[in-house]
Amino acid sequence: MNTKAKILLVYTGGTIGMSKDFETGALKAFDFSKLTYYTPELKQLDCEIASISFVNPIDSSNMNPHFWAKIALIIEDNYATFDGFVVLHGSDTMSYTASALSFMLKNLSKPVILTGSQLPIGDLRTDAKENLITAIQMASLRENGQAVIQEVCLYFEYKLFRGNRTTKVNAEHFKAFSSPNYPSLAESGVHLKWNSDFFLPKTLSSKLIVQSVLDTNVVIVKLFPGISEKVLKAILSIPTLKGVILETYGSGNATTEKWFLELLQTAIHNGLHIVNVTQCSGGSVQMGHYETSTEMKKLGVISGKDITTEAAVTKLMYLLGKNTAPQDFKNLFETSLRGEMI
Ligand code: ASN
Repeated sequence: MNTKAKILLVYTGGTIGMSKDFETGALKAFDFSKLTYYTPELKQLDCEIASISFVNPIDSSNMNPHFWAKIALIIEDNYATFDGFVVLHGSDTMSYTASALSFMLKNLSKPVILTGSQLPIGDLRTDAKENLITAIQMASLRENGQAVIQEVCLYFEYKLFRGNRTTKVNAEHFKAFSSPNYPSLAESGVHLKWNSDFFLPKTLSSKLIVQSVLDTNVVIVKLFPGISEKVLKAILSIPTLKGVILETYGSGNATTEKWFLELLQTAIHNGLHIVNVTQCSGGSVQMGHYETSTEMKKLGVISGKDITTEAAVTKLMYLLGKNTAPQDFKNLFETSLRGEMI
């Protein structure tokens, strides 16, 4: 009996599979078959690898919920056949995709690991090979017949993170991602070190539930000293708008000017969901800790706690996409669904 783990590589695009355009010199996605050509080492791995590629691979700056649904459906269609999934993705929006997939794939009991690179796989100094090879190794690990990792993760530069806790922090360094409010799940050095205390609890139900519908009637508003009433009013008056991620200062603080609080009050009264997320790269929203957040708490602004903006905006799309009842929305948003918040 063949006991090798079966891994499906899902190639969406990104720098990992790019080469320079001969005429313009700009990096653009190449045909997936070249990826395996550049990585003959894959044959040495102790697992069976199959691959599936977007017909037209994309730079992840072109990522959108339509593509997220496509990735989720590829995983659903191949869920019974494979033991793990490695999604090759551009780094620019990888944290958004990892967050979105974590919500879209409920009851996940197999690993879905996103990875990519800062330099193309064909580049002499590439970071792609280590990222790809270790991501596949991690995805293929099993213990007592069960996958070691049973959640959506992101592997980059020697660290495995919970995907919905990550954010891209550097466009230059190989260490492009950080997980400011949650420890890494594993580290790759001479040995693979697992921080299994921080894994999501194993799912009891084996039935994967995929929600491919997301609602994009949302916006992210980053506050800054000087933001005008006119601008905020115009945004909150968009007729189809259903949810707002409000990036506030520090532990969830904002101006206490009357116009600002009145705009929030009217918006909430009109059924808009407003989520308070901090602009800080680490730490948590704590409404009521300062006077500058007390009113927002009273108005019914939702606390994003220590969620990243990437996870907040995709959670908003997910909860709106599943037609969450307005009376349940705040409570559900403030509850950790996939380990994305405390
Ligand atoms: N622009 C690229 C992308 O996100 C960046 C990368 O992959 N490093 O697709």
